[in-house]
Amino acid sequence: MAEIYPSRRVRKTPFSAGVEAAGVKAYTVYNHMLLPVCFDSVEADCAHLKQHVQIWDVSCERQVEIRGPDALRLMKMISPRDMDRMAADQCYYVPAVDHNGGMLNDPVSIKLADDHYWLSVADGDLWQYVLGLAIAHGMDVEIGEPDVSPLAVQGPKADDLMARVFGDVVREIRFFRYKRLPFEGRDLVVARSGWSKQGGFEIYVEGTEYGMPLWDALFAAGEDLGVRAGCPNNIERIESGLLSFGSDMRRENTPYECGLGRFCNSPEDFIGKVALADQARNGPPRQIRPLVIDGEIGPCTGSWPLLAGSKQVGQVASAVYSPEFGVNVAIGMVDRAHWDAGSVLEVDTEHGMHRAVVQDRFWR
Ligand code: THG
Repeated sequence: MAEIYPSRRVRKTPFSAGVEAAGVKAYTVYNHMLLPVCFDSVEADCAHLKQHVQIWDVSCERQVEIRGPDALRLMKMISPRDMDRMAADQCYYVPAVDHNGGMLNDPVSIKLADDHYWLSVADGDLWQYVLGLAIAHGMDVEIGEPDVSPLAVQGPKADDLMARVFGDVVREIRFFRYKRLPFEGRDLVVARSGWSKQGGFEIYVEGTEYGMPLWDALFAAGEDLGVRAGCPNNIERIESGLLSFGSDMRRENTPYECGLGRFCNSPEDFIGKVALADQARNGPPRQIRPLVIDGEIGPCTGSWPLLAGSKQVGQVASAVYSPEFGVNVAIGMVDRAHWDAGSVLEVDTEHGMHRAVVQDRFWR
């Protein structure tokens, strides 16, 4: 494939200079912004992530800001998750659904104050939907996409590296909680979160000014920890069962189909509640499942039909060889009649048919 030509619509990030200097090999575009996908090789990046610590430019996880007296009311419309239990220093993974219960996005929400939230969104222009709701309901809120760029620090040595830059206080941050910690005289939101299951943090960097200084400080502090530039890793995230909105699930799927039913506990009349009532009681007709695919598979760049005999019973949108587990790991959406662990299916890749077996759990 030819290279991506940058423009004002394909935005650079506050860390782009560091990412380029670190030798990024490939980008994708996510929320109209560059997202690195490979530095050394996806396999080598994965092995390093599991052993050391990496700095990820995930600026493309853009924030939709909701601020004003009606902020909580609007959050309760958008979110199937019970927002009343959210603590002042908490982050919530929240599916956002339309009036038919279809997934619009799967953001991480950050509660900054009772009247101030960020939605850290997956790929999609969720701000337009949020703004539309606010206008249509005459709400007293400001909606925007502030220039806030998350920088993730991921891997087993993330605590040690972060402690050197922000102090030992980072060790006290619990999973999906945050603290405001100073860097060069500015308070930054530092959360224990990130799109890997190797542990780590996300630093929400406001503006561009502190981007490269923070990047450089983390690299300088982590030389003996083997710190490297990295990015969300397709092998690690499939092994871990971290879903990619737009690939593994889309608007045609409900949160129950995505296995996100545990995040749909709101007592409020959120948008989509009526449409989801049946699945809340009886379960979905299809659901996300881990699969192992036999043989040599090429890259999965679209979606591969899952077959039982000649009948399509689902599809796979993420699949890759896992060096750690020695099998092709995959994420599929599988019809109820075929989703039990041990169920043997066939997957129609553009490089040939392969046996696919439903697993009872992800690999982490
Ligand atoms: N961090 C931030 N913003 C993001 C992502 C992120 N926006 C885009 C995308 N990732 C949103 N999708 C996800 C998917 C999974 C998780 C976070 C964001 C995740 N899930 C954990 C799990 O499944 O184990 C924990 C969920 C929980 O228990 O609350 O972390 O990564 N800022």
